[in-house]
Amino acid sequence: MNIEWYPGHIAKARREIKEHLKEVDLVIEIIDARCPLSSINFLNDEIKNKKRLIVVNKVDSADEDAIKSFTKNRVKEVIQDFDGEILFLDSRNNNIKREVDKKIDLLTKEIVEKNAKKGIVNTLVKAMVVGMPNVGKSTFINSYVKKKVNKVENTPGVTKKLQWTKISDKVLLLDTPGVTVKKFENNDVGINLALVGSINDDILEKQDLAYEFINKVYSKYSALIIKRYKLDKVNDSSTAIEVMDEIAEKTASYKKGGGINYDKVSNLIINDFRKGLIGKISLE
Ligand SMILES: Nc1nc2c(ncn2[C@@H]2O[C@H](COP(=O)(O)OP(=O)(O)OP(=O)(O)O)[C@@H](O)[C@H]2O)c(=O)[nH]1
Ligand SMILES: [Mg+2]
Repeated sequence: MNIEWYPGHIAKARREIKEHLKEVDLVIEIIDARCPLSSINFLNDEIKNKKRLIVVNKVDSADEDAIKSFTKNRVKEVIQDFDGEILFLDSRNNNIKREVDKKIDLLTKEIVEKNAKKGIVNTLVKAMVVGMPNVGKSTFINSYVKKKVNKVENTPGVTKKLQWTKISDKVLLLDTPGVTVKKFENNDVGINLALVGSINDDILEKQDLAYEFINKVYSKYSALIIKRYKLDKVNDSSTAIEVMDEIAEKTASYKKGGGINYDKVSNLIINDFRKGLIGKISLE
C-alpha cells in the first residue's frame, strides 16, 4: 500500500508556516502517541534552529509501554541534535496549563533573561504550534487557554488558516493547519498516519488499510481484538484475513446477496481503532 497525500492547501500551509517562523521564539510540535516516530519532524529543515517542545499527544489512546519507551534518545534517532523538551499529554484534559507553562518557561529562560537585561520585564513568548493533520493541535491550544477558540474535528484539514491566540500576558500561540510531507520515508509511515486519521480518507483504500492494521498489530494485541469482537475461532497464529473474516462474521458484515462485505468490516475496524474502542494500541 503506497500512500501519498500532499494537496495544494498543504503546500500553501507549509509556505505560510515557513514565513511565520521568523516571528516565533519556540516551536511546539504535536505528535501522535500511537505513532510518535511516524508523526514527528515533518518540517525538519525549517525548524532545525528553533527551540522545540515536542508534545506527545493522545497518550490516553496509546499503549503505556510504548509511551514509556519514547525518550529523548528515541527522538534523537530522527532529530540528531534535539535539545528540546518532551511532554506527554491527553490534550482533551483541561488541566494541562501548569505543565505546559513549566516547559515553556524552561525553553524560553534565555530569551526572558536576555530581555530582562535590556530592561524588558514582561516578555511575551511567541510560539507556533505545528504537526501532522489531526494530531490535536487545536485541541491543545483550546485546553491550554481553557476556551474553545479553535475548531476541532476528528478529520484532517480542519484548521485552514494560521490563527493567533493569547494564552496569557506571557504566551501567544499560533495555530497552524496540519502539514504532511511530499513523500513519506517508507510505506509504513504513510500507513500509520492514515490509521490515526492524518491522511484524507477519500484517497485511502480502506480494505487495504484495515488489512495492514490487523496484519501489523494482531500478534501483539490479539487479546484486545478477540475481546472486542468476541472472536472464538481465531487463535494467535491466525492470518490477518482469517481475523478479518471472523470480525465480519461477528459483526454481521455481509453483502446483500451473501459473502463478506469487506468495505463495511474494514471501515468498522478502522473507526473502532481511531475511537480507541479496541483498546490502547500503538502502531510503533
Ligand atoms: N483521545 C484523544 N483525542 C484527542 C486528543 N487531542 C485531540 N484529540 C481529538 O483528535 C481530533 C483532532 O483534533 P484537532 O485538535 O482538530 O486536531 P488538529 O491537529 O488541530 O487537526 P487539523 O487542524 O485538521 O490539522 C479531535 O477529534 C480531538 O477531539 C487527545 O489527547 N486524546
Ligand atoms: Mg486544527
